Amino acid sequence: MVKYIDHIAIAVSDLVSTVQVFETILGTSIYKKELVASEGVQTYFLQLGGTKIELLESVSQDSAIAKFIHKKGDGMHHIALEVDDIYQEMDRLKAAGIEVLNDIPKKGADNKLICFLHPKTTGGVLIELVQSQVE
Ligand code: CMX
Repeated sequence: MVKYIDHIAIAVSDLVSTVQVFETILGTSIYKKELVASEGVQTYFLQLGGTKIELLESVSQDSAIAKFIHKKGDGMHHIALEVDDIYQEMDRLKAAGIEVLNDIPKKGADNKLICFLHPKTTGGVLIELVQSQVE
């Protein structure tokens, strides 16, 4: 079951100015930075009620974020949906014809299990399934 929107992620190239812009818009400061080496990104999180805004900066030339910015420029990159059972949701969505980009969930930021869905099969929007794990 999909429970709620966990975060909205934005790809940024000029992190310093974009962080300032989002801190101004939301009236709050970033509360966490986390390097996700496996994805080649540095993440910056702002909290907005029960949802987060994740700013993504590439730290490797061949990361998905570097490729995205090169092709489309800065902007909205993906929406992350918190699910109760990521394995079950991956099976359900595969059966519904949606392309699941990992065979098994990966470990992502925030100690979550994650799996991306191909935007070509989701109305042009990259979607990330996330499942919180008990610390
Ligand atoms: N949102 C919407 N469409 C996107 C997209 C995005 N974020 N990224 C790529 N696309 C589109 C491209 O525009 C392209 O469309 P066209 O064929 O119409 O031009 C199509 O998807 C294929 O894109 P591509 O540039 O050829 O790139 P790839 O196929 O190499 O990769 C994708 C696309 C989504 C499969 C790849 O980026 C991926 O596996 N993403 C999941 C991992 C990820 O994004 N990690 C970064 C975030 C990590 C984190 O949050 O921690």
